Amino acid sequence: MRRYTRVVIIVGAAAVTAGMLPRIASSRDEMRELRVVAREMTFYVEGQDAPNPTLRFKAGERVRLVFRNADRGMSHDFVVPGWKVRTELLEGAGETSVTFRVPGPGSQPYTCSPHAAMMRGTIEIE
Ligand SMILES: [Cu+2]
Repeated sequence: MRRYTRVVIIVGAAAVTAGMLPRIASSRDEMRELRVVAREMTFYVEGQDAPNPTLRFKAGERVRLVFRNADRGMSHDFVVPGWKVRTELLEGAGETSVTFRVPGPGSQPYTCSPHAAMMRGTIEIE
């Protein structure tokens, strides 16, 4: 192989690799953060008014769910029984998080274990 050809191949390969690196890194680190609040025995998406809202995820996406209990003196958690996803039980005001990958299609209920009758909503997979 001629020297010039070899240099072109090496430079070309380096450029392709460099171009791919950010894409590989970002797809690996891509994680959606969703903030959920428990307030007055009701779930809300942080900053929104809809009580016990329907949460929409994409199949396969990674989610970091940050759960905040705004009810002093009440215990709440966030649980998706069908996915075996749960935060710790927050006994009084506080914040915790859970990270998970959204499984395949199908809607799921989410709930708060101590108040499953009142605090419940649906997760829909797009
Ligand atoms: Cu609760």
